[in-house]
Amino acid sequence: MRGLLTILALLTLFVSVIVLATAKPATHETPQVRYVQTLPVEHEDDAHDSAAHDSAAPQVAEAICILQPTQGNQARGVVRFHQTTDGVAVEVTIKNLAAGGIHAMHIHEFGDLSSPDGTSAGSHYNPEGHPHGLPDSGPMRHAGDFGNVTADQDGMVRLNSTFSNISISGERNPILGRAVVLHAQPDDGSQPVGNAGSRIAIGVIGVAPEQVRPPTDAPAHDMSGDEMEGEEDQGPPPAPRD
Ligand SMILES: [Cu+2]
Repeated sequence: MRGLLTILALLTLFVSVIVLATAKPATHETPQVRYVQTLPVEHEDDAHDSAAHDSAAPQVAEAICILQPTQGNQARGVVRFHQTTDGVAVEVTIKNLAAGGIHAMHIHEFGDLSSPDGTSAGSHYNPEGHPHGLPDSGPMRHAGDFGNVTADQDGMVRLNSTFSNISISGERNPILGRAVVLHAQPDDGSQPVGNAGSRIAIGVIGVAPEQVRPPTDAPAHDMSGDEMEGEEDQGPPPAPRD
């Protein structure tokens, strides 16, 4: 009897192995996971106060974007973002521009740098559906409308500004994971996107560690050359180009 059971068990195992070995895979193309953007959760329960919400979903306070030149261009830089109670403080350092050049800078909707010309970053980041505008036109503009930056005589941009209509990872127009795009031309404020020309540098806004700036005696918003430390020295900026 015991021998019979053993044979039956072995037979079952053998058949199982054969079935598994010959089973056709469900498919060779595993479906990709698709993620969708979710809207901020509205809490109807008053007992669920903002403090509890904040502790459940802490916001990222520091972010960074490394701007890399698109194909055929040279501009590169660093954009740092600091969440404040007034909005997002932005520190921009860019080099390798033509002296005196004025360039549009926007947040675009996708952190997708796959295309050589930067077009994979999509259009302006505009969750609130406003028309395009320059920063001095007020909050009824694209969340990504940073306006223009101007290069100095050395072809560098050093700019500090605060934007009250965005957050790094909060509920209002969170910018984390989007792209910063620097354009060849100035943003003239016109519809639909400011007539700013091609995209000459681009980067994704990512999470940065706290206290990323080296301690210094200088004022908090002093833009020293330290921001660009670690990058190779490429000598004087290139001649102006079209
Ligand atoms: Cu743009």
